[in-house]
Amino acid sequence: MSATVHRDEATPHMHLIFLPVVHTVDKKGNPIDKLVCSEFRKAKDSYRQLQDAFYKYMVENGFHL
Ligand SMILES: [Mn+2]
Repeated sequence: MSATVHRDEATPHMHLIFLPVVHTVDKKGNPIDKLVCSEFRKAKDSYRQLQDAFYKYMVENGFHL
């Protein structure tokens, strides 16, 4: 929903506001996108996994983080 880079500290950092959407299928087997917060909080290190996945995605798409 929002991504803002802050340069007000020694290390530039991003404040990210997002909606957790998962790609899944409905009861009939049709592919759907679904808003599911619980999918992102299953494990103790869910946010670490999310940060790692975000980093990997950005680097693979040409950003130098
Ligand atoms: Mn900040």
